[in-house]
Amino acid sequence: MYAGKRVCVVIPAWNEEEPISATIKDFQTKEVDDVIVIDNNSTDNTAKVANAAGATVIHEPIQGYGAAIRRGLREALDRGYDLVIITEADQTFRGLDVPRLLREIRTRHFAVGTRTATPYLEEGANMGLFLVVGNIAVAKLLGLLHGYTPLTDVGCTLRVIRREMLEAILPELNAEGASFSPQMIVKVLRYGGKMKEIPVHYLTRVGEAKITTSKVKAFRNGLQMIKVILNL
Ligand SMILES: Nc1nc2c(ncn2[C@@H]2O[C@H](COP(=O)(O)OP(=O)(O)OP(=O)(O)O)[C@@H](O)[C@H]2O)c(=O)[nH]1
Ligand SMILES: [Mg+2]
Repeated sequence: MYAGKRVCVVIPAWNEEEPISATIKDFQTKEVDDVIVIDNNSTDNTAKVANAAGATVIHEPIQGYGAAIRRGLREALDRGYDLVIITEADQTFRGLDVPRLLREIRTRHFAVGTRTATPYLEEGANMGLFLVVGNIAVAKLLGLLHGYTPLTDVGCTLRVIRREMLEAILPELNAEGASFSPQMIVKVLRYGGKMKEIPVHYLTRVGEAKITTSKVKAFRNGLQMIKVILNL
């Protein structure tokens, strides 16, 4: 509970048996009522390990980050949560940023982290110059077009959204993969939502990367994000 509101954390996970347990425990903060893991056909012990760590585990048969995250957000609404936090399974984000994000959403609809303009970047985190410049450039495009110019990151999945805003935008969230993250920001702004971006911790990934696996893939993700931002 946070300020009388029920809080859950949604984590999409595909073959993350190595980092998932520590991630769940880190996000079981005093404000968080439940951690919901969306297991997406993992062939390892992700579901078993997540269950043992105290998470609610839901199986989503349609493969892909988009399908998994949509299922998680739908489950969060169906279970009656007021504030829904999203994070990753890979230990890159920290539960200690949860109260900081929640503080921002007290007077807003949406709060999101930034990994490019943050003093909390760990040496070894996957946020080299290429990704920093790419994220800032695409964020500026999004900010200028949709009305939140301070934005400095489009790929930070650590975020929190209010139930009413999530109910409004969820039917319109159709992006797959990495472009889901900027699409969510675009939709919040289109609905006139008040938002805030804050610096968050970003650490070295534990386990195997699934989305930002190479510069070529990161570049393709960037193009896909621009399409979503331009509504093409
Ligand atoms: N359910 C599901 N989750 C996925 C899928 N692909 C990625 N994920 C999860 O989505 C989150 C983000 O994927 P990552 O591999 O961490 O991608 P990234 O953050 O862009 O890159 P790195 O952290 O540098 O590897 C992780 O929790 C993954 O387990 C998928 O097909 N299905
Ligand atoms: Mg990751």
